Amino acid sequence: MSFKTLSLAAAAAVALALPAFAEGTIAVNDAYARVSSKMAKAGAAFMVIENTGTEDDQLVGVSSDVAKRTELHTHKEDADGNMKMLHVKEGFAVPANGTHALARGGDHVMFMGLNRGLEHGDVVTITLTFEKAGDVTLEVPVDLERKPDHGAMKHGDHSGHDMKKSDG
Ligand SMILES: [Cu+2]
Repeated sequence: MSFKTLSLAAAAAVALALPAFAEGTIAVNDAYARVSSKMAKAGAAFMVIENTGTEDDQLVGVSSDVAKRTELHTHKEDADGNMKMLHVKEGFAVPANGTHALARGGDHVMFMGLNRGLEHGDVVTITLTFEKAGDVTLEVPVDLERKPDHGAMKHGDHSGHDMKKSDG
């Protein structure tokens, strides 16, 4: 095997190992899922969506076979200062040559009524539907050890939701 062939093989192995997905003008980086409430069988997925195209796009829908319902959600503070989750039917804008982050305490993909338990290391297949780019299917690793980013809101992780919270 020549050095060049070896390098290509190594590059391919690295590419497969990275949780990055690119399809057309949309790339998804740093995707992970976690259980937000074992009792209520709810979970969420987070990622950074990148639009490498020259036209603004919009994430308008999401689907998955791990849950009865998979929705695009965001967090909003109510009048009493409690964080509530809201279903965002219109979805999220992903600007041309820009990114939109789905992150703890903010916008997220919500799994409601999980069909199976999500264990650390499992992989969840989800399909994101974009207005222009169409469907982008990706494999999202379940990461139960990841801590919220520094500066994340104190009550930002699905507390104040109408589901029982069993996991911070
Ligand atoms: Cu939610």
